[in-house]
Amino acid sequence: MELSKKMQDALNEQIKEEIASAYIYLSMAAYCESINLGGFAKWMVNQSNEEMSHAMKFYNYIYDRGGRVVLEALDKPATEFGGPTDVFEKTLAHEQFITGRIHKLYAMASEEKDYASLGVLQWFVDEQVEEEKTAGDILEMLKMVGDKGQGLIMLDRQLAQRGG
Ligand code: OFO
Repeated sequence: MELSKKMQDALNEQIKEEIASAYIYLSMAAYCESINLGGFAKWMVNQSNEEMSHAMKFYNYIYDRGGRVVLEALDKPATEFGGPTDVFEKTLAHEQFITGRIHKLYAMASEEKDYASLGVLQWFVDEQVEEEKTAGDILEMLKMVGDKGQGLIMLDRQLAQRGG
């Protein structure tokens, strides 16, 4: 079954959102580096790389279905933040935004009875549960330790452990 034009356009839009996510998280990494939180920065670089892998999952899927990938322009990401708690509040809010988009795509695939797209999108539905949980857990820890002091240094060390 051929990928519908409507579905193809929506998936291309999602490629843009995933690359925009990578760009946002790389900007957050750069900010964390600038305030000497190397562990937070490393976590964000890995997050950024993961977002690029999400973009490539959609990219490859569009071609697997005989479609055409079209890339869109990206907005300039924020470069300054109010500290690590602010960074993770924005990370969680961004992931919630992405979850909403994935659910809309899922609903669209369901309406079109596009079962192949539903399969790919189910992976993203599950992934978003993880993404929100991870960002939410780190935000909770930040709320406990605050934006400075020994607790923050320990959290920075812990986040440096994330594999890429
Ligand atoms: Fe953060 O999961 Fe993709 O966008």
